[in-house]
Amino acid sequence: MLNILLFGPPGSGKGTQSKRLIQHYNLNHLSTGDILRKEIAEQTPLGRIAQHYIDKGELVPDEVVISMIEELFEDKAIKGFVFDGFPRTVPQAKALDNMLLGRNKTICIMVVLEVDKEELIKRLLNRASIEGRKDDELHIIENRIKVYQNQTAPVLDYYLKQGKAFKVNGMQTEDEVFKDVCYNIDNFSKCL
Ligand code: B4P
Repeated sequence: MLNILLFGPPGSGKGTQSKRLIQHYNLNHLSTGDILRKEIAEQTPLGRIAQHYIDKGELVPDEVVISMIEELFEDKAIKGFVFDGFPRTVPQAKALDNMLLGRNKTICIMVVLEVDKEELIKRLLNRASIEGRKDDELHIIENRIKVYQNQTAPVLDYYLKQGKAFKVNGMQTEDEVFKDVCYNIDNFSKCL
């Protein structure tokens, strides 16, 4: 099972690169952002909780996200996942490791997309003008970047210590980023 963790700040290109990776390696896409937005659109109890946090650019509580993920692991036919936007905290990373360990699986590699703050803001404001996502407003974007630095960046150290994290320059074109991401997966994954 090839389990790839795509990591980076909001707007670094995780969603964009995930779509390409699932095709290239024939994997399933697991985006907690997409799942939470679907729950919000359907106004489920989980969606109502999530909306409260997402609208402010805060993280949805760990226990909510972790129990949501646990249900998705049961399909035995799945060849592997591209994890996009999860884990976003160290407790989420530990929970994911335990979920995988319990199934005799592991995270094979973490690829980190590195992008400057100015470029992140530019991309997300541009997306706001195209898709109109409510959390792509300037003051919310700035909070999301702060939350990333305070709560999510420590996840990088967690996987660096396991020797699984590799950095890619996310400021390049989408094609160039994809090439570098695949290079890292093909050469440094612990599972291939
Ligand atoms: P997400 O949906 O994960 O949103 P995101 O971090 O902002 O990244 P996204 O995937 O949308 O952007 P991307 O980098 O692809 O999360 C939304 C919210 O949900 C979070 O703020 C949080 O509240 C909640 N949430 C989600 N997961 C959670 C978890 N695990 N725990 C707790 N809460 C959670 O790209 C953005 C734009 O850049 C695109 O428009 C794209 O066209 C452009 N782009 C990409 N690559 C480019 C390139 N190389 N050059 C130029 N532009 C590029």
